[in-house]
Amino acid sequence: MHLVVETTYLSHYLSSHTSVLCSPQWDAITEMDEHNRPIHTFQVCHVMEPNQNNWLRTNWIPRQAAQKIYVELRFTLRDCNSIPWVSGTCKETFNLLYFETDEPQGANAHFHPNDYAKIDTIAADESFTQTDLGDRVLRLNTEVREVGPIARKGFYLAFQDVGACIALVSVRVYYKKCPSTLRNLAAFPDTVPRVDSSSLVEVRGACVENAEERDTPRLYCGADGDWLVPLGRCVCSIGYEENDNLCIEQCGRRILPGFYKAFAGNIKCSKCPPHSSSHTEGSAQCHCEKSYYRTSKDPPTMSCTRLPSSPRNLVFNINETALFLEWTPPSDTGGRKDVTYNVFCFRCGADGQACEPCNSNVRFIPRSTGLTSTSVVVQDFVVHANYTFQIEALNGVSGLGRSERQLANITVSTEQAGPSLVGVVRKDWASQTSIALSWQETEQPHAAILDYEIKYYEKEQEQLSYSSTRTKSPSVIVTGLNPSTVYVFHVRARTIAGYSSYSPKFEFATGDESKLPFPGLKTYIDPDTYEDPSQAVHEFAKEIDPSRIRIERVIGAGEFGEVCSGWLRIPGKKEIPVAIKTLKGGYTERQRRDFLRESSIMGQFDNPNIIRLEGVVTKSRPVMIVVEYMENGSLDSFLRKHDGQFTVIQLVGMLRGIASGMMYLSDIGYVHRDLAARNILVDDNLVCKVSDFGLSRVLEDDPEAAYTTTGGKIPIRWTAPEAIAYRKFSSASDAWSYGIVMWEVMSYGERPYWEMSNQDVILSIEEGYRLPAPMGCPVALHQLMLLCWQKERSRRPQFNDVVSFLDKLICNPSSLLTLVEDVNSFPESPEDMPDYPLFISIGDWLDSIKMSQYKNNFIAAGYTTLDSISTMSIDDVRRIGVSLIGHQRRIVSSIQALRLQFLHVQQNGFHV
Ligand code: ACK
Repeated sequence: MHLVVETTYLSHYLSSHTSVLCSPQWDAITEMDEHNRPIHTFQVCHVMEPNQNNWLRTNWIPRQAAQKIYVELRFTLRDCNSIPWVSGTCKETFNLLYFETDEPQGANAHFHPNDYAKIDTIAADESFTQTDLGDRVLRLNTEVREVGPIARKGFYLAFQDVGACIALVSVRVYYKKCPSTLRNLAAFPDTVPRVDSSSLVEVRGACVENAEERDTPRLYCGADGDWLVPLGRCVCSIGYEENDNLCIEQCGRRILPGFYKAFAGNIKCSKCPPHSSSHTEGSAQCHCEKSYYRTSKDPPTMSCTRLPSSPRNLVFNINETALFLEWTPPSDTGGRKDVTYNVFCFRCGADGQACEPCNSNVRFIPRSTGLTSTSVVVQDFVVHANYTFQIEALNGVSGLGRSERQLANITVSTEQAGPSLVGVVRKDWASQTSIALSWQETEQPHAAILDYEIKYYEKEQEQLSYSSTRTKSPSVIVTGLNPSTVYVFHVRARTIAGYSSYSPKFEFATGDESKLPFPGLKTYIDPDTYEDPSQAVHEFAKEIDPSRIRIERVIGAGEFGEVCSGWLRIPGKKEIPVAIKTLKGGYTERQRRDFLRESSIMGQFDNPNIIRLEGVVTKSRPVMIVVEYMENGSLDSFLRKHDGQFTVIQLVGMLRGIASGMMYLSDIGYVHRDLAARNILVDDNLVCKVSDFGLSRVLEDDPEAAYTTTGGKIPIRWTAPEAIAYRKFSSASDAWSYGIVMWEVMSYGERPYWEMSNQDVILSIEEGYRLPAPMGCPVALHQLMLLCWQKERSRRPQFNDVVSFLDKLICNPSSLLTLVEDVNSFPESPEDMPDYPLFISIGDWLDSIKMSQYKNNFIAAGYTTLDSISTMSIDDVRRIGVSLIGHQRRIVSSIQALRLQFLHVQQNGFHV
């Protein structure tokens, strides 16, 4: 609300123009208020005479911007009742009138009452009254009237008295407007509302200095002079911030060095992000430190970043047609996630000098630039040539700091005819199925030999197919060979620079004299034969610097301490995953020796189906044994976890692996003594490897091992009768255990002999009872199990027989189609089953398999003789009320076993 004419101002108009009053009856009187200040008033009081018409007029009031004007009158009006003798003539109202003109009338102009339009008749709410004491009490009235729209440039106001007693104290004339204002960083000018009070005036604001428009700022001016509905806004420009509706160049009072304001917006200045700074005030951006950059796409809020360091651990692997380059990401990615790699190829002269970029024939898969993975395959390179490859790691700022680029280099010789690092290859010994070789390492001035590859084939077959194996030491026992057969061997070494060329070819034959290793030949050496067992550890296990081991998590508990998984860094190679067995603190010297004993056994083995020893830590604490990591852990729990999920061929593949590992062990004269699924480990390709070595130690450690009457601790269910009875452990007793492992595998980790007590197991075996085939087990496999469980140990198959037999099954999968369930031949009479207990009744039979609780079910369903159950299927068993799936299985397996007893006794030997 805006006042145009203050009271005093109007008083001035009124008082200075009394001369223009048409009627002299209005008197200008100055009185004093209670504070002794003068009050100018105009008074009229001709209440005694009739027909009064007294006018008081203002000076000309310019309209200015007003369309509608407001007139506020403050006056007193005397109550006619309070005046004696005036009835009839005394009035209690007066009239307010106005007259519009474009300019003031001349001083001499005549006053024409008719020019004036009436605004309203004004009456009093209050009037003079007499107090009891006779004082006159002033009751002041305030009345406001609106006039408009006014179209001319100005107007006069007039007061017409028709016979009242009035004192006009003040007249305020004003109009309303929305006052200029700042809102949302925009300035809005004074705005006069519309006369029509229901419609608003839309006003566009102008952004204040150093602000910019985001959304057109608008306000609406309402009839009462109030701003309504703010819309849109301005924001402070870059480098400015809002302070009390203005944009000021500031962080506080200004942008300090080290701070910046990157965006226009009503945000505060920020501290420079890492690796950047601002040195001037009012920065819109912080500048990157030396060697740090920002791409055009990086927001100013992001840290400055730098070029990545060079890729690490660049290695190669080469075969006849392809060269594999592999590396690990840079240790410093420069603070960015957009790391890619470029490969540069150079072909060099013989001395590794005079390199030129490779020609376009050399192909890179998937490509040579912009690689996101850390490997590339190189093809179509020239053989007998030297190449240098450079791998560059790049990130988004590499283009900004070219001079700082770092590369990893590797030199590769595709020279297959280079000097052989392997001299003469000798045969140390041969058995029917194995040949032990050793050779001399030639002096190797440039790089250490990482390992050797031995390639061999049957001479007669002349390279139709060949096999290969690897070893770290300059000796190997090649196993799984055919008896009395000549083989061709050649060996090459691998260094960090790749393979050397092959040694000359050497021919050696497998033996035919004996199945046992020849006396005096290189075989497994029992570490107990060393006077000082730690010497055996030194001899067979590599000492690892613990800084190369990175332990990740605990995966289990061994008797000596925790078993962990982790990583082992091997110089020039990628980290490999490992399992780490630790020896917990506070051990005795004997415990330390027993713990490390396993490593001096394992370190002698080199076979893909035997868990590989990477090395030991004995020179610092904790003492550790580091072995290859087997992703799927131990076989028994692995199978239980995946019950029913593998094909028979997959299961046979696992069994083949175990048999192959055992063949290797038996070939070098090592007896395991604790072969069981819990001691087999499985990798992520389902390759099974034999583990847990250490003879007596293992048996002490094995929760399955129980003390026998002869004092030893033996895992009864897995152990051959002669080993239980008089500790006759041999590869043949390992073969019995292997049969049990077969049964564990085919039943997905079922416990052999279920809940029978150890004593009952020993007795049942003694009486000729054998585990029935698990459900879904091919006949051929159960037959093999039964052969492993022959009482007479010389009749059990040897591991090379087992491997060959399983190989044949794998090559001829139809041989696995006949399941035990499908074999219906059943012994005609008990005499046909001499090695087996003779179950006289259903009750005896159910007792023997610990299923006595179902006797009534069988009898109630009419099954009273062994003959009558022979054709029962699992559905039949379920139907008679055996609802637990484990019990159904056990009963059906046993029925199948009864059928097989007959088959079994027909087998006296095993020929593959
Ligand atoms: O059944 P698991 O997972 O497999 O639990 C045991 C646990 O450590 C205690 O022996 C696991 N384990 C042992 N050696 C290895 C290995 N070389 N790789 C992976 N797991 C292993 C075993």
